Amino acid sequence: MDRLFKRSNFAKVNYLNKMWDFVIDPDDIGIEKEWFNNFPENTRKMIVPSCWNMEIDLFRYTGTAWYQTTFETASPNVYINFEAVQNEADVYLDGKHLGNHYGGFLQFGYEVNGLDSGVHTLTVRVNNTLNETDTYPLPRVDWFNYGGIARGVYVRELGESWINDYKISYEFENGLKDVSLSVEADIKTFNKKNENFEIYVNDEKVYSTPLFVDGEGHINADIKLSDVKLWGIYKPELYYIRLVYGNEDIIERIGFREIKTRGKDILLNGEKIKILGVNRHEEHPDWGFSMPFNLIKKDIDILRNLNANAIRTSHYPNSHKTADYCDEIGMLFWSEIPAWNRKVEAMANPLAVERALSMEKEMIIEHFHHPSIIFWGMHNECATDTPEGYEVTEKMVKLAKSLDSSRLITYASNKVKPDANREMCFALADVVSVNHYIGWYFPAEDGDWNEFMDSYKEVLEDCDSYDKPFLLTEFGFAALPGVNAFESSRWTEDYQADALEFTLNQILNHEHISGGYIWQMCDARSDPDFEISRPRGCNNKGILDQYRHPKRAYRTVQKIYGEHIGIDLPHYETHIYRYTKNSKMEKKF
Ligand code: ADA
Repeated sequence: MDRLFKRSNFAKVNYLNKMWDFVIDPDDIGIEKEWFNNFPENTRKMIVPSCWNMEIDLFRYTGTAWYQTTFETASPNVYINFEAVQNEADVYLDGKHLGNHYGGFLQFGYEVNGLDSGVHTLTVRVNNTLNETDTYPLPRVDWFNYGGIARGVYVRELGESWINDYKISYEFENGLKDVSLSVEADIKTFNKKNENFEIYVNDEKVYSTPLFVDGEGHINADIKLSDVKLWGIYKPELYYIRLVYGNEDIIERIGFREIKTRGKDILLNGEKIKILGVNRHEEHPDWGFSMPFNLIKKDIDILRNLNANAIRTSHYPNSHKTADYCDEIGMLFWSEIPAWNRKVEAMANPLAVERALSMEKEMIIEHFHHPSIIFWGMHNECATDTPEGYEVTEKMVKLAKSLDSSRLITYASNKVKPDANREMCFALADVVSVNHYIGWYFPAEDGDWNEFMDSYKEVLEDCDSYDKPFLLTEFGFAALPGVNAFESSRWTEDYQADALEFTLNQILNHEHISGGYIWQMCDARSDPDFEISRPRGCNNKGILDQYRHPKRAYRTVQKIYGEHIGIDLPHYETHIYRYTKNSKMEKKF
């Protein structure tokens, strides 16, 4: 419910974003000792949402921790919602186990009925332990697996009825002029009810039907809208759809846009687009995964100022507000689950497959209505050079298509060699996406990206994918902030800026490449096991440092993306001031 737009005119929501009681459980004894009934006394306090690693003494804590708080309700029926818990949660209400949820970065919740009015105790066991086969992510990923209740928690008091599920989809008619809107909703009532089910589009009532519900009801409404305004890059036309049943309502926000492929091109609303993208970890050294929205907004504004038009949420679903803001400004978005660098064993393990499918399903359902999301990413650099990898990817693609036929399905492969570890799964994807680090992990010589594309043709042809759009989903160069040199050598800001200039000029002008995503926006904390190759404990390939100060490459990319974006973006003016005698700052340029 905590979004960038109002979600309901009636809902009574109690946000539990406050200090909770908190205790770590390094020996994992809490279940046996029934801490959900007898929470240890004299524990410390922990702010929710946050990541516990932000506490100075828990910087590297991995394992189990327990949280507890209370809330008051006047209603016997409530819905308790968690926006994200890293990585596994067991939720207890008044000592009773409500359920277990696996998978960070995803929203989940529980409906509870028959509560006495008054105060109730909510306890959560959180665990962020990783293993080599079935956890998401695996140990030793190139980011930091912060633990905790990382996003907000709320309790919604339910009235006599509630719309507990809905899906709003649409199809274009008459070219891209009109739409046929389809609204499906499940309604639950706690007594028999006979009310009108109504649909409003931007406050105008467009549908109304009497609906008798005794327990559970379902609605399937088709509405025609003509002359719709299209959502596009930096042209964010949004529509508010409000569903009402009696004293219950929910507001969703959508945008009408068509994303498809034609041969080697990606078309948005029928027009060929070039992805001027950046990979972004939703992470900050002072906040972990729990960045407040003002910082998230600033990140996205920084990317708009860069003249970028696309963000890849490498490597996990971002918060709703991030996607809300992208919807609002017209930034393209790619969302994926944290399936990172999984070898065959960790890809094909039955529990790993089950978890991948459930996380993917939850991501698609949760983020379905964001117009900014145009790509669903299945996984990143996994064993797609094996028959087992093919089988899992096929299952994932089938699931994605069954849930959403309105977006492009893809995944990021690093199988860049035409001989060894040859890629096998591109045929399953709508768009071929490749991570390749020429000039960093692979030697750079003049013409390399063109040569790579030539040498890769055979792999693409063998996967029946030569005639599909091709994206470079990662390329980049590390630079330590402030390190410059006469010789443009690795780890200097000069090398990064020069190498990105060379790369972008080649790939953005290559007729077969539909664009790419620079690795990465900001330096980001990496796994401690990687420190030998990750100075300062960070992946340093950011074009900004971890506190969002630009490196030299920022302005290089800004200039190149500016030449390609084809829109005159309103830039934030950056003035240069000089200090004057009378101590006033005076604009110099
Ligand atoms: C991979 C991976 C990224 C990052 C990058 C790098 O492509 O997908 O998360 O680790 O390599 O910097 O090496």
